[in-house]
Amino acid sequence: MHAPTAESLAERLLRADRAALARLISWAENGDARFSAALDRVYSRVGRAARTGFTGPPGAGKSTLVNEVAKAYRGRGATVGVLAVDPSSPFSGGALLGDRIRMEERTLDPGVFIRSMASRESHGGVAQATVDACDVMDAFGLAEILIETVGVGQAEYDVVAVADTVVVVLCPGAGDGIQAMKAGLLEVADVLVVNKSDLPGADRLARDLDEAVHVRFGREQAFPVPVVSLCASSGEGVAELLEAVDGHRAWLAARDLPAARLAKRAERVRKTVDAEVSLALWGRRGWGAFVAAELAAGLAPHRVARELGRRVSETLPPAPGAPESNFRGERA
Ligand SMILES: Nc1nc2c(ncn2[C@@H]2O[C@H](COP(=O)(O)OP(=O)(O)O)[C@@H](O)[C@H]2O)c(=O)[nH]1
Ligand SMILES: [Mg+2]
Repeated sequence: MHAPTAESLAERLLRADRAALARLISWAENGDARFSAALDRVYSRVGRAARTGFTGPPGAGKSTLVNEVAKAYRGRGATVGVLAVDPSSPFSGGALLGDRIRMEERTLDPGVFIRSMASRESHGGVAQATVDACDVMDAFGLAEILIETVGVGQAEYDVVAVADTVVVVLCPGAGDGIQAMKAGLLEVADVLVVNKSDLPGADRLARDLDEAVHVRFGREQAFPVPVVSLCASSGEGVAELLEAVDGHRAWLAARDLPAARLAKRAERVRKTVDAEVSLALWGRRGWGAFVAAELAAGLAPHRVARELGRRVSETLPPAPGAPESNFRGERA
């Protein structure tokens, strides 16, 4: 078989070829050099899908819930793409196999596309690979994109931040809401879910969270984060979650969704450039070895840093249209 070109895959994607979609997501996952050329060709079709992220501690019931939410959106007649991202796994799929099997009942439905994605510390990182994968699912024509991330940490926050709406899933037991607050989970939530409402402690957790978000958001011009109690294993309360997500979408739409998305995209460009510049500087351009040598010769770290910072900054060209100034921002 010939290696597919960016052009041929892009064209097949627009003809709704699922194998092409799977291949493009692999390219995104692996940081394949052909990816951006393929995305360029379909980019005018990106931007129609709604993207919802699900995060929370392991075992909270995210996979069970995503499965139910996928079902509910199918019930509304929407096509659904599910992306399960494990930022910690170097292996494609492996760690998420259990989740994938549980999702199996959905995979027989042509209106659903499910994909597990590991993401090694590739070019631009996990969040970049996730946005790329979402973009191709979007261009493919899937209406609802659900992103599940495994684990709790900065990488996971970066991943769910690519979604328009972030759902944080918690459940009673194991440290509860206090843990969530410590972990900064409330900060990223647009909607809070207390799952396992069938278990003792769920009501209490919901009340605590309700209070916590009121304290936090009472004073800000922010979206009033709803707390939704549900039981993912029976599906009870999932309809209410969809309503809460709809509410957040309406709130976004009444503000400036395009601007919000644009800001996220700008951030993404910056992160990619940061990563590229950093690689070039410390690796290919040899400054890593230079710094090591200077430090070994007994120079203080702050002196080495200042000197290197100055030399690098001085070589930075101003952006087209930016005022002429030196690297410190002082006008020439
Ligand atoms: N009692 C109860 N158990 C649930 C509920 N939802 C999920 N679970 C169970 O919780 C465990 C973890 O669920 P899973 O979806 O894999 O969690 P994830 O790690 O967050 O993706 C599984 O054994 C589920 O069957 C629920 O609403 N009630
Ligand atoms: Mg899971």
